[in-house]
Amino acid sequence: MTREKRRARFDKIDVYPVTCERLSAGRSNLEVLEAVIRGGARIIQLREKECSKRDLFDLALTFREVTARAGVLLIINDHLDIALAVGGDGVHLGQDDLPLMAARRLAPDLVIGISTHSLEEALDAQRQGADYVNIGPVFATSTKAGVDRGLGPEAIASIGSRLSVPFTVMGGITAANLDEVLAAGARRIAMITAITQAADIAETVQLFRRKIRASYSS
Ligand code: 3NM
Repeated sequence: MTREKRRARFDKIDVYPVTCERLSAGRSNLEVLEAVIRGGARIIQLREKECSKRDLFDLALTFREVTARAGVLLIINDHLDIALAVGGDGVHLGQDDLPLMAARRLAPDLVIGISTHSLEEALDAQRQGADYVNIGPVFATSTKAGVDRGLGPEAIASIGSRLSVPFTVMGGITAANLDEVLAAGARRIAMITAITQAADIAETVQLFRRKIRASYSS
């Protein structure tokens, strides 16, 4: 698939589930994937910090088979080589990962997303050709080490309004504060624990999707 096609599909996402097996209440990443697909998610990010590269590659291959069958975009966190090797749709890179321009040279057809934590980082990622940027953490979250303060939902409006590329938001977002995030202008919401720790993952994804989509028209 071309980058343009992938970007067009990315544009239409609503909820953006991100995996973390350690925080999945005893379920495997694959079980989480199957449940989010049942819930109607159009994208998944495979993020697994606690396994060997070989195991991550094997898991990514399985994720590719399942997501391809379901027509779901597959983004790989951190590892551009794995994204390319399994035919993923994109890679999500942090500020300390491979620089965007280097990644783009290696992967002209992939969607590349960048984690940003300030207006400067977001504008910089956009300038360098990111297909999307993540703004976060919106709220404090214990999911990621070292993230003890959130930017606050007001950052969504102040940063998001300066961007022409699509943006996702992440960090501490749950059913309890989703309305605030939507009111601040977010349309693509990335979440780990609100989804991976839900009692019924499929139903939770469905609920988030419904709420996000309802906010478009209000
Ligand atoms: N990156 P939860 S916040 C992995 O702001 C990650 O870049 C963030 O997990 C960033 O939805 C975060 O459980 C953790 O809070 C998100």
